[in-house]
Amino acid sequence: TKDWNGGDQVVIRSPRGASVLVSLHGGQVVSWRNERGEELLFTSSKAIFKPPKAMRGGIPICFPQFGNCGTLEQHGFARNRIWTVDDEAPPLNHNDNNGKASVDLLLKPSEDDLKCWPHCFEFRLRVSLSMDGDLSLVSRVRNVNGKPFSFSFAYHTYLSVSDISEVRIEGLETLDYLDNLSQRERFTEQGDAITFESEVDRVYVGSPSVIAVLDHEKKRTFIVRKEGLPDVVVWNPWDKKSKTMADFGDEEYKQMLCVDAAAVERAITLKPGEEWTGKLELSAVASTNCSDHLDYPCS
Ligand code: TA6
Repeated sequence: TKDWNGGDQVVIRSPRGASVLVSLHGGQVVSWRNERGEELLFTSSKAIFKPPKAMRGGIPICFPQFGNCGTLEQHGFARNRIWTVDDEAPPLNHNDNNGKASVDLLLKPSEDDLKCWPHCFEFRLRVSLSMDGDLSLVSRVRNVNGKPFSFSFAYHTYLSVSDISEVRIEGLETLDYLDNLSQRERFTEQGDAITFESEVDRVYVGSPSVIAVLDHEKKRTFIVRKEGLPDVVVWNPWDKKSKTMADFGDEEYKQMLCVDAAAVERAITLKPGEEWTGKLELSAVASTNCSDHLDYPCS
């Protein structure tokens, strides 16, 4: 069920009590709770909940530009716009949603947007919660018969973790990455799982469709599945950078990790009438049985 109070947030609930809260400001998922009511996404205690700032946490949508090496504001304007509930969305027929509760949001460029990014697009976002409480986001960007345009994209996903020094990522071993801490210089990841003991800000390129984020202390594993998104951004600001962020507590880097399904290394280009789809599915499983969910054995 979803109850949209006509205000600026939509709640989606699963029959077993899992829930998702989506803000029309930015089309941003701001909360994802499992059926025990545990919050699975990080939100800063110092988050600023008012335009034009994107709330620090949840899953901000970075579009049409990831990062700040372009002409637009950092991470583009989509996360700082008011989206609308899309009543014309195609009906959720049962088989392509297998009992999922969903909400469809829509973003079109304003006159001001067209001044800074002169491309006619329609961005439809479907946020769904499965019977098992898995969260899925499907973005469809269409070029509405303008001229061809290119964009970069990320689901800027703030996962809640118990202690960053007890977290590791599996699935990115041996990949190349662009290091945002050294002018996006290209490196190759070593052969073992990624662990954290300092600031990390990397774009892993050409990554597999399934990544596991293991929170040792909480005995919880996040499974990140993605389609149409070849890269994964991994970010933790650590202590020094945290102190420079007004909407982020000095110690909060210990309880969060950004693992963003993204298209960054190679921009996506749409010809008039073409549509791109980028899918993200997040599951949070007890680590004891994560092997049932992974396409490869848990380490
Ligand atoms: O995750 C990559 C990154 O570009 C970091 O460099 C950091 O800036 C982060 O995004 C947060 O960006 P924001 O604009 O949300 O403060």
